[in-house]
Amino acid sequence: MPDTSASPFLRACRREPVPHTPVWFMRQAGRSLPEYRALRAGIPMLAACRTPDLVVEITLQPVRRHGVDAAILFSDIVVPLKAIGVDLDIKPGVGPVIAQPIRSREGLEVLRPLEPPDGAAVAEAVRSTVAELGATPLIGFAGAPFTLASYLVEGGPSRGHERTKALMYGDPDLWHDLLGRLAVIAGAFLRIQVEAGACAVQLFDSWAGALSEVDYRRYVLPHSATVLASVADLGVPRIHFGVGTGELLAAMAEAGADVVGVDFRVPLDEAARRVGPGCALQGNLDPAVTFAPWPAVEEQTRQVLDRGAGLAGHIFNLGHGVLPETDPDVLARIVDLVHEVSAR
Ligand code: 1CP
Repeated sequence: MPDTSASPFLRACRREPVPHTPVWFMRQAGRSLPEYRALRAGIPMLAACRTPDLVVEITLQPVRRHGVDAAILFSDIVVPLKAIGVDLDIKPGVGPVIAQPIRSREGLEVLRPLEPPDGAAVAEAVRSTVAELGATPLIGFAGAPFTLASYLVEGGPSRGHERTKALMYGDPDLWHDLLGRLAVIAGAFLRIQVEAGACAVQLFDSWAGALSEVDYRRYVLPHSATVLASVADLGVPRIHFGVGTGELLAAMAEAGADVVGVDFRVPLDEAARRVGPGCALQGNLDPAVTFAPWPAVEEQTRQVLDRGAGLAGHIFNLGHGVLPETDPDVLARIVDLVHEVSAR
């Protein structure tokens, strides 16, 4: 397996000195790239995720095109749920849709543990991708229990997470059983990726920002902590990210993160104050900034770097995923600018 341990990305995760600030973009693999759309034409999303050759190629596309410092595996947070037999699909333009939303104890039965054979296609894709990537590190990922629960309970994407919260407040025993099962599945999915060669993991709790800190700590944190603890022995950096989580940053660090992902609403120096010592930070350019004229993009990128300059351990990223209509050339220019401005 190629040695990536001295890469700027992994050094920054470990809060070691770096030759330049490393940069990658959440959701860099896919949607905004024409070569991705060409490759995916006529192939459903979940079928693509089960085809190792496609996964390798799609994962590598943004690395070649943008020169980012890390790759993220082309997959989705619902892939392990599909692998254990949950009846779901990823609908174009919508996202994950669940045939039978889980709202009762009987519904939990489908959530059995994820076994290594369920992850065979993912493991094969990771092994081949790592071999192709050479010195560029590969990030594996999973959806955090709360974010997965939201899709399973709502039946699909949701703005307000009303049914999820109704279950959480109304039947805490069922809720904790549900999140406990999802934590085991997410932990196993991360382990499969790391054992196949991924050298960092990111736990996406995209929708955790819908909760107050008190409720996050009571209903969610213990389960995300289970996921992060379950891969602690593997020795890879663990990144913990959510959107709108300014009030949750300290709690998300406490859950067991080595790197906390920060969305664009809280500047990095303030995020560092909230997170406390010991964690690196990842973020946090507003993804919508990429639609502005270049001088504005440059100014905003420099501002993020300025706010992160005092940190031991900053990984430049967007504050959420690349938007589908983003001009890929702007992303490549941001990578160059970050490397140039931060060169030490
Ligand atoms: O480049 C990469 O980041 C790798 C690929 C990747 C990742 C990390 C995909 C491919 N999905 C994800 C994670 C993911 N999936 C998250 C966490 C990150 C985030 O917050 O953006 C979430 C919430 C999902 C769920 C999901 N899957 C959505 C969002 C729906 C909603 O609730 O708003 C969508 C649209 C999908 C489908 C999907 N996943 C990935 C792609 C390329 C697509 C589009 C597929 C298609 O329609 O063809």
